[in-house]
Amino acid sequence: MAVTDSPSSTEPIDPKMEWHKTVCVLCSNNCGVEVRLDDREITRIRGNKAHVASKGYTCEKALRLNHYQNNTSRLTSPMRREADGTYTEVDWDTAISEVVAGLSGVTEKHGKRSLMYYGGGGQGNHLVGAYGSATRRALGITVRSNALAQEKTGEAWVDGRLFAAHTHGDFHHAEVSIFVGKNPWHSHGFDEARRVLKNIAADDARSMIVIDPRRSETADLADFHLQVKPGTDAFCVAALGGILVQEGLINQTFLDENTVGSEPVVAELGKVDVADYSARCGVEEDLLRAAARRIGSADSVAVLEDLGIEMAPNSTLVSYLQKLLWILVGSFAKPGGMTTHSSMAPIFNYSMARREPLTPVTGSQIISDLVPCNEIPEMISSDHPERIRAMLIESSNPVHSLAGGPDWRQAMKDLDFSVVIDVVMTETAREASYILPASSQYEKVEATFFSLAFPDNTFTVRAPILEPLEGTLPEAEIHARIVREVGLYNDETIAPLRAAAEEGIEAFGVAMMTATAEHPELAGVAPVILYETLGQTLPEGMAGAAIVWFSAQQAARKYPMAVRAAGIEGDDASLGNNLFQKLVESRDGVVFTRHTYDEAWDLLKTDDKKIQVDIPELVADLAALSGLPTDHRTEEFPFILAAGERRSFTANAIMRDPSWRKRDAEGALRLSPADAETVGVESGGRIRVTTPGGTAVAVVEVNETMQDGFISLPNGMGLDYSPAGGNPEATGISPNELTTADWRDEYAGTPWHKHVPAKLEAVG
Ligand SMILES: Nc1nc2c(c(=O)[nH]1)N[C@H]1C(S)=C(S)[C@@H](COP(=O)(O)OP(=O)(O)OC[C@H]3O[C@@H](n4cnc5c(=O)[nH]c(N)nc54)[C@H](O)[C@@H]3O)O[C@H]1N2
Ligand SMILES: Nc1nc2c(c(=O)[nH]1)N[C@H]1C(S)=C(S)[C@@H](COP(=O)(O)OP(=O)(O)OC[C@H]3O[C@@H](n4cnc5c(=O)[nH]c(N)nc54)[C@H](O)[C@@H]3O)O[C@H]1N2
Ligand code: SF4
Ligand SMILES: [Mo]
Repeated sequence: MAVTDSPSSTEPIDPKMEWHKTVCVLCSNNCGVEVRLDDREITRIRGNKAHVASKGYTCEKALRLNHYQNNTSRLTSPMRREADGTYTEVDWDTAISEVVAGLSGVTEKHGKRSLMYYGGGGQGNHLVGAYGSATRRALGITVRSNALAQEKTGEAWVDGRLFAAHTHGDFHHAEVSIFVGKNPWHSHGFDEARRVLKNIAADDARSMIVIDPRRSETADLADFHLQVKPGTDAFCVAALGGILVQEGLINQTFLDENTVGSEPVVAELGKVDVADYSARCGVEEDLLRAAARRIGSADSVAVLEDLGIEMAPNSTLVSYLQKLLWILVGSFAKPGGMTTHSSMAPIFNYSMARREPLTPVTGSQIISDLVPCNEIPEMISSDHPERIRAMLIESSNPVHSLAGGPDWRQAMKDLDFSVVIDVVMTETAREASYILPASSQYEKVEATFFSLAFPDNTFTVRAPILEPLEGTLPEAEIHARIVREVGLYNDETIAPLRAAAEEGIEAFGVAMMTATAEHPELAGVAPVILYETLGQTLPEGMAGAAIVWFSAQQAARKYPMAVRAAGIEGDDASLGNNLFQKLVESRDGVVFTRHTYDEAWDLLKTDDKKIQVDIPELVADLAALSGLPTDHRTEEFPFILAAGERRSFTANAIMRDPSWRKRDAEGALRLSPADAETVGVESGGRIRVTTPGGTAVAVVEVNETMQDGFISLPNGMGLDYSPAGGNPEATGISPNELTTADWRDEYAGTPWHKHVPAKLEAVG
């Protein structure tokens, strides 16, 4: 059944030798790959040279994907938790009816706000969340969150105020690339990252600036490594902005023509005491000035921030300051610079509101409809009348991935009812009332909405390469069954739509419009209706792609010229239909929009299509910066721990089988040679690390890239697993057994995981 590109020859080919096109799901890049299969085993993997975005590129991690597809943690039956804590296998019909009864029971008693949805997709799977939105609407769920609300919501708040849109850089062409708390060598974040970094390093006309306390693999290739003291980025980036203003390196024409509100910002940066801030962040003033002058002299500048600042002190302020760097020099809407971009479905809902709506119980800002997820345990384990009492968790493992593991386990126990939809038994599933087993990302249609490229933007629909594992269902089917059980539609309701779909896609589009206008309750659950109607007419195995029809129609409506410029023909609905058909047919990804640089301005969502430079709250923070501490260490905790570093063999919590790692099996604690000597440890030895949140013993790696006083542990470790399928055991340290939720950003509630005070003791 697998929909793959079949060879043109009529010779029967050995199925084991056939290449099947899909993507790697281990990071947001989703590089196109080709795989060979032996029955259900993925035996060979190579980059797909024909893929429109990755062009054959992969990193070492893709080659180990079989560990995701085939492992002993896979779930194969719905399960119900009994009073004694054990699980009983139940059939799908029973599971769906009991899950719906359980979730609606809670909302009937305590109101809709007592039920929360968490997750909806990871690095490789966003259609999950799209189908999950039907269940959310069917059950009236309004409180929701996902992992973005512990990393990117601070940046999203800033983007909302500046652009009401997302911006991304063109690192393939930028004259100056700046990475702030970001190590693309390992974490990627743009296509062909290692090739691009090496090209920049080899080109005398281009420069790279890396701001990182560690001499990361990326910093090693940089022209300017601004090796800040951990958590002092606000001082470093403010100093860079201060130098641009004070040395007259800003592009006043750009500011006058394309922005409003730059005056108070420029005035405040004019006051920055560069020498003082250089001392506070630990970077030589001469180096800061040289880097700022390089930015000021460049034709194009692109900046990328990530967790090194998003999970550290002053994170929202640093997001703002780094964006000011490229705004001040006018590096927008040109090759090598920053741009807005099209999207098949936006990842954030940007708001220009000064104050966002507030969460139940904790009263914090809800940015982009996502409650700050590190507050969820507080919202559950509370006696507040509006507390969260039930959760539906899908494609996420918050007990492992969010701050304060012990608080999360308690919170799961404090819920009246909980459901987890996952492909494997996880730390979160183990605490749930019901577990629903999903088919893996290689057993169903999937796609992500991570594509951020400009002027050409791409989208990849993946076909299944394997049949669903017995006992599992794709999420599209799970959500369709839930919505049917809620009673929002039945075969009779959707019969006319099915008939129209049989007639053809044009007829279907018209019928869908009429149906949702006549039955508004169907509009909310449109994803599963599409799956059940249009989906059933798609090639075998592709029903789950039906929801992409909606995105294709939206894209055609929002960017008709750019979609046509990308080679798709048609007008209005037919343009969307043709785009959809191309997406469903192509296994190499599709360029769905081709913009001109001028059009980047049209993609800004501000009313006047200008950048709104002044964010008064953050300008006030900048003004008050000199009063803030630069060092959060104490006598008791003399180290700063980065809890969750990306390394060669880390992939969030996607890979449970520890044997997928070729090196660093346990995930070593890295520390500098000087610190190793002080503590009295050597590589391969054991060390106890203690933080305000917990304590654990790690294997040691003395590492000369570490700054003294700064230590790190990898992310994604500490997942329990049993190679034989018996009692599982954890390998390495689960970083969130050492973190707490109260150490967080004041705007977005994002946790300071890269800045955890810690102490170290050698273990005998
Ligand atoms: N291999 C691999 N790749 C991944 C992932 C994975 O698990 N493994 N996960 C994906 C996901 S979900 C994400 S969000 C991204 C994250 O990608 P990154 O943010 O790039 O990854 P990290 O290693 O967490 O942090 C980046 C850098 O921040 C530095 N840092 C620590 N403290 C500070 C500080 O105070 N200031 C500054 N300036 N830097 C600091 C660290 O030394 C590190 O080099 O990676 C994605 N890609
Ligand atoms: N201390 C610390 N904690 C961190 C970080 C850190 O740096 N330090 N990084 C944070 C970041 S940036 C992120 S993004 C989060 C990520 O953490 P999570 O949001 O928990 O996401 P993942 O680890 O990607 O795991 C997602 C789950 O999806 C499941 N899954 C895989 N495929 C499918 C599928 O097809 N269907 C379904 N239903 N499930 C599937 C996997 O089995 C896994 O359990 O972790 C965060 N946690
Ligand atoms: S982990 Fe490597 S191969 Fe996989 S998507 Fe990311 S960059 Fe590509
Ligand atoms: Mo992330």
